[in-house]
This record gives sequence, C-alpha cells and structure tokens, in this order.
Amino acid sequence: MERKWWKEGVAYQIYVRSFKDSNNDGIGDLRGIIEKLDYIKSLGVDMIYLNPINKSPNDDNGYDISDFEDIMTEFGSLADFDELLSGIHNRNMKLIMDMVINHSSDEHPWFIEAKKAKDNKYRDYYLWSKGKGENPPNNWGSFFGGSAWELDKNTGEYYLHIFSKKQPDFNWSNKNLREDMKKMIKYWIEKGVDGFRMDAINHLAKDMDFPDGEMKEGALYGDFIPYVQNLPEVHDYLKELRKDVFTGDQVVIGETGGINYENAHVYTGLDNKELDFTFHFDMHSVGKGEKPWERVEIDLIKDIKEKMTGWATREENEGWCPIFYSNHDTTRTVSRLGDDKEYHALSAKMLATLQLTHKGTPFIYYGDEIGMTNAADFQLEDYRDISVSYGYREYVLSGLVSHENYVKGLNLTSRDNSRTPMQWNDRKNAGFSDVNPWIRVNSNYNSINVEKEEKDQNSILNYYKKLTLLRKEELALVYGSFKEIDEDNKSVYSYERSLGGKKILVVCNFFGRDAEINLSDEVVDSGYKLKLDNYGVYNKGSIKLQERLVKLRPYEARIYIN
Ligand code: TEU
Ligand code: CA
Repeated sequence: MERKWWKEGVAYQIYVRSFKDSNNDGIGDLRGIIEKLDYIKSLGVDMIYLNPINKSPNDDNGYDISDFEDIMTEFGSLADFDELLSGIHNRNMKLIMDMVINHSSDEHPWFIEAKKAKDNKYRDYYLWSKGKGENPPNNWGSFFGGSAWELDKNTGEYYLHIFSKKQPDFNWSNKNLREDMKKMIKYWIEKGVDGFRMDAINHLAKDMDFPDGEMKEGALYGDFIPYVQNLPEVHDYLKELRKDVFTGDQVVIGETGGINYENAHVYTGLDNKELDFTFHFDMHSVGKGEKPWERVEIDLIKDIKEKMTGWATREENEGWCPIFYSNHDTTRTVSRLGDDKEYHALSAKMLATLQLTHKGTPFIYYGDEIGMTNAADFQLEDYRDISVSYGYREYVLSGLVSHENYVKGLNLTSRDNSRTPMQWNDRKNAGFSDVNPWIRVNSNYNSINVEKEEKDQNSILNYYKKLTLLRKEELALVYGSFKEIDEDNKSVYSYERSLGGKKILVVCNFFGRDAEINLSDEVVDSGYKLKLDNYGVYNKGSIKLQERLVKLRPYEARIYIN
C-alpha cells in the first residue's frame, strides 16, 4: 500500500459560514478560522476541508460562484486567505478547498455575457435549448425542486440548472471552458492549496439530446438522473484534469452521488488516474422513513456494517475511501445515527470510535467533535437552505403536504441541521458572534459547547482527542487489514485491524440496550488488552480479553490492542 499524507491524516470539515464570526456581521469568516487554528490543531487533525470560499451571491451558500479567483466578500480577502493558509501550514496541517466546477452563479461574468446573445463568445460555456412551445425542453426536475430549465426571455431559450436557477450548469464539452477551468485550478495550486474536494463532479457530462426522464409514481418531474450523472464523458474530463492540472502531490477527492463501494473504482481505481477517493451518500438517509417526517429503526447490518465493511475491504487497486457520517448536506451524526437524548455522550463516542478506527480517511464534521445535534425546535422561519423555499412551494403551497408535517420533516432531514453556528461557549450566540447569526444557534448550546467540554476529561471532545492520538500512534488503523467478526450480530459491530504483528480489536454496541458478542478462540487467544473505552470505567491495560462472551452496555465501545 503506497503511503500518502491524505491516507494517514484525519480531516476536519469546516462550514465557514457557521464556524466563527470575527467581525460581528453574523457570518463566519476566514479570520474567524485563523482565530481558532490552535483549537483545530488541538483536535489532532491534519487537514482542513473548507466548504466553498469563493465570491458568491450565496443563493446556495457559496456553491454558486461568481468569481473563482477571489474570496467571498463576507468571508474576507485574498490576503486573509494567504494568512489562513500559512497559519495552517505553520501548524503542519494541509488545506483542502471545495472546487465547484459543475456550474457557476448566474451572476458570473461568463453567464452575464452568455445571456446577451446566442452568438456570444461565452454562450456555449452553458447548456441552452429551445423550449417545446410554452414548455421547457424536457420534463427534468432540479435537485432542489422545480424544473431544471429556466427561460432566458432576452434570447428566448432555456438554460439548464440541475440545482437552483441561479446555478446554470457549465457545458464541459466546450474545450475553451475546460481550458479556463484548468487555469483557475492551477491558480489555487500555485497559492499552495494541498487538495480539492470536487463538488458534484460526476455531473459534469449531460446527455445533450436532453431526452425526457421516466415519470415515476408520484413524481412531479421526470427522472433526470440517468442523463446527468456518471455519464462516460465525465471520465474523459477527469483524466484531462489529472494530466494537465493535478500533476503534483495534491489530493483530488470527488463528490459523487449514486456511487457505492462496488462501483467507486470507476473513478478511484489506481489505473484510472482520476480521483484519489470519493465522497458517497451511503450514510445520508440512514434511518429515514417513507416520508421525510417519519423515522425507522436502523438496521445495523444492512445500513451500516455492509456498507462500511464493503468500503474497507475493497482491493487496494480500487482506490481509497473517506470515513464520514455527516457533512453540510445531511444531518448531525449523533441525531441521525446515535441518540441525542438519553445516551447523547455515549452514542457520540461510540460513533467516533467506529469512525477513527475504521479503514479510510476520517472526516470529522465541525461540531461533531462536541456532539452537536439537529436543531429539533426550528420553525419554518428559522430555515435558510434554498431547497427549503423550493420544497415549501412545491409540497405545501400545492397542498400535497401539511405545513406541520413539512416542518417536522425539516427537523429530521434538513441540511440546515448541520449548518447551525459552532457552539464555542454558553454565552451570547454560543460565542460564535456578538450579533444575531445568519442562522439561529441550536438552543442546547449552554450544555453542548467547546469551553465546557475542554474542562471535562470525560467529554465527547476529549474522547475524540484520545482517538485521533491513538490513530497517530497505531499505523495499523491506517494501513492495517480490516476483518469484520461476528458479522450476523444485529447489535454489535466488531472488527480487527492488523499490520505486521500489531492487532487491534474494536467492539461497538450500536444501540441503547445491552448486547453481547461471541468471540472465537483465535480472537480471545490474541492477547488483547483494553486500550480505550467510552464508559471510561476501566483502568487501561487491566482488562485482558479472556472470556469468549463479552457483554456490552448501551452504546458501549471498546478498543483492545495486543
Ligand atoms: O451536492 C451535490 C448533490 O447534491 C448532487 O450530487 C446530488 O445530491 C447527488 O448526485 C444525488 O445522487 C453538492 C454540494 O455538496 C451541495 O451542498 C450543493 O448544494 C450542490 O452540490 C450544488 O453545488
Ligand atoms: Ca463575519
């Protein structure tokens, strides 16, 4: 296995808008991150992944870029960026930028030019089509709801936007567009950026015949996914970027919906030379019921073990993978996969144990390290995500769903659950800002915050620090083999990592009830001694694993080392 910095490190994802507001305008910014670099370093992380920081009108909070080579006004300046980057490098950490190249903002100069005339030089940087009479070119919907087509009255043609109408899709079959995109990425590489998370990257190619999508039961629009996701040309564009741009030691990470551990090698295979690894969506909908306002009990084997073990046991030449549960597009880990009430700390620590001992690069999402939860008491007016306004129009104003159920659904599934301000302390606005933040602080900030947890040896925060330290000490957790044990156990997830003579056993009770696991003689005879547990009641090294039957308390997690 080839050693790489991005395999050995632990990553920390920061949603910049919600991390720390240094100039009291209610919006997080780069200088706020600079203020907190020592805190970030204290977590034991090695790389920081920032959500988009380029100039943007913020229709989709930075995922709609109007200037790829400048910093979003609210976040600061290029000088602030340079200071942040040197602060990161001086602390021996790396920076991964979010690179959003499937589309631009409709306020980008190229799109403003393109709209002027059909023969404009930039017209074909985007995807245009005539309508059918008064109707759009086809029945595609957008990911945010509504049609994927917007009529430009000036030229009488529609442009494609698979996200919001302020995010017109680029035409990647246009060589000039590709050359301009390469120049732009090189600009950031020359500034010293260490890696890129390529947003929605498997959407770069579209079926340019724009055929209608299949109308599925109850759908408002045709199924457009087969025509805009994982088309063959995406591989050509990625190979071209790898050959002409990513020629150094940068890590290139894709975000690829519709990809799983069985087919990810089409992008991450070592012989493909496209992506180093790719973010999947496996964990996004775990526990989601038929309707957004319903939840179902997690099936540990189907929803978690099969997927995480699947990713961990791929052949080396299929590429690498991340280990993450949450990001800015889903909900808070402990609320979706653990228990944010009775067993809040124990379940958060159990989930952290799995994440930091599994095979792949762990991405800790800001706030998960202190056990931040979903904003369960948000009302409609508290939500900021563009997809909420689209959805409300489409489902509530049309009479399809009641207001109450729609809001209950948001409480359980909205991306804004993962975008509330970082909870630094129990003072005004959780120490995020002196003024009202752009989005409401979670009302539990007085009990869940950094200041409180730094002082508590048994806090979730200090447990994460023990795990990141253990991962640094034990290369077996990075490059070691992965072997699941007792696979049919419906409550306990257990596995062994081994490298050379070093063996590590992890056993996690995934639920809030007692459970047990039967270990084989071979495991029991490995001479395991307890190294870390989330109940914190054992003195370390004292417990030798001697009995085959291990009884575990609710959400109990243990790590043994031989
Ligand atoms: O999300 C991409 C995304 O949502 C699609 O890839 C889709 O969900 C997936 O393909 C379904 O299979 C990224 C960002 O993470 C998100 O925050 C942005 O809103 C979106 O792109 C638009 O830039
Ligand atoms: Ca600010």
